[in-house]
Amino acid sequence: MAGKIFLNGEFVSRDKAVVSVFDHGLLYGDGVFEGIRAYGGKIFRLADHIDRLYDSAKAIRLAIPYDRPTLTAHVKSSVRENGLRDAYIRLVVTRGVGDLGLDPDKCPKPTVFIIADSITLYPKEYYDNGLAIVTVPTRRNVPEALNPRIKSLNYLNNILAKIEGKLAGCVEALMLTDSGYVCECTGDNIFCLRDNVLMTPPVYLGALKGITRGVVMDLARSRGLTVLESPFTRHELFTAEEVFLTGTAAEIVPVTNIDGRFIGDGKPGRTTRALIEDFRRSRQEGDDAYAV
Ligand code: PXG
Repeated sequence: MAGKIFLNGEFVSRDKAVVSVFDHGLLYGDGVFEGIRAYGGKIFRLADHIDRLYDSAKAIRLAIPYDRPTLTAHVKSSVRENGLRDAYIRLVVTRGVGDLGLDPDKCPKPTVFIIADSITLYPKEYYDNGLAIVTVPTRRNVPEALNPRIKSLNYLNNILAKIEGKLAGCVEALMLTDSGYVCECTGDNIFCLRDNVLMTPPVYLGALKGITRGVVMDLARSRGLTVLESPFTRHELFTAEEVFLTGTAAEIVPVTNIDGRFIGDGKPGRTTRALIEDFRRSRQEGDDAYAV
């Protein structure tokens, strides 16, 4: 369990790690975050996560009060301080304390915290048998209203979809764009494979540019697959040979049933299983080593 939390420049104990009720991260979901993992003492794709956090912050005009090397060092220290080698890291920057109005200019000092905790892995059966997912009525945010490329603290869109998925008995839910194209799941990107072509929705449709998504696209190209970022509908999913989800928590998880249709033969596909193996090898190659 995380004992030492980085909060605004210092490490504090778990019970002292509190933010104000006037913090706009809480009052309005006004802030940005990253979910990052460490494997065997190495932080996976830390530079990519740091870049995405700064991009998210830039898009909402939030100035992170540290430069990249300093923030990177704080993330590494958070894992080290807690004596972890495998960890789930939550890095959060909020607009900070302000008054009860929306105005971000009334928040002079962003709040920064980093939680490094032990990770609860997904059950093995998800990987052995694959997930059944359903399409939910809640559509993904329209990029023109709130661009999902911003990994903001405003996750209600995904939470509503998650509730609907759970009510239907599924741990993940498929979200479509407002025009009905496949977009992504509540906390995972989606891929489908047919005839050696691997497709995933383009980020301009309103999907998060997942770090795992990027890694898997590279791994798939190394396997000789054609990788396309292209809009597609549920029909392409129903008729795919294989479907899988990617995310920091899930890594790569096979999907074997969508809206009551078995995918392929209803078992995790051969290419999905091969990519899972490739991913497990690649995650040991984290370039951000630190001494615990
Ligand atoms: N889409 C969405 C909407 C996400 O939130 C992903 C895709 C996958 O992106 P990465 O970069 O992780 O490959 C995410 C990230 C959780 C949890 O507790 C999920 C995410 C992040 C943090 C926590 O389920 N998903």
